[in-house]
Amino acid sequence: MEPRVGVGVFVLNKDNKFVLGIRKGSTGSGTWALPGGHLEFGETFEECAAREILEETGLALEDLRFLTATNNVMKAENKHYITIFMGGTVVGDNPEPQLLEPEKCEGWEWATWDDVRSMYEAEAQAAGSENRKESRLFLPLKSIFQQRPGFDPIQQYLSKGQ
Ligand code: 8DG
Ligand code: MG
Repeated sequence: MEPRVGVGVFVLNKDNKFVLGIRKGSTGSGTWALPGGHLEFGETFEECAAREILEETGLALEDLRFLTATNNVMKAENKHYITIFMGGTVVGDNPEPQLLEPEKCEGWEWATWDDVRSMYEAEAQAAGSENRKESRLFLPLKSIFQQRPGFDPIQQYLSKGQ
């Protein structure tokens, strides 16, 4: 089997928050992840990001930009993904994400990068101990801290716009 390409999207609102949800029914079930999906044959990263976000949340995105990438070997699930992280701005006045694929996600919430970092740090501390949290970060998101230290989605997004 060869690695596949996954696209995770930072769906940004005016408050510099982005959409996060607990995965359900597939790879990384029970973990917090960005909305996204598989890159389809012939698609650009931007097309894939816009399509997946519309399908999963009903939100339209503008100013899509490449932010970073991680390499993710999911040993337990025998899967290997190259994850492309994109960022985009939601179109409209404070639109809310809809749960359009409830079989795949518990629900969408707005989060900050500090929230995600706190989850990563709590998880790193609890690793191997009894009080390990139920909800953890989906590996591609966790890998950002391990493979791209110093990354911040908002800073990266803004710097790519200049
Ligand atoms: P698709 O098969 O319809 O294209 O996608 P989906 O139904 O939306 O499935 P998904 O599980 O959300 O995404 C497909 C795979 O993409 C997932 O199993 C692993 C990979 N993937 C990453 N990073 C990310 C990410 O940040 N978010 C999401 N949702 N998927 C990701 O490698
Ligand atoms: Mg998806």
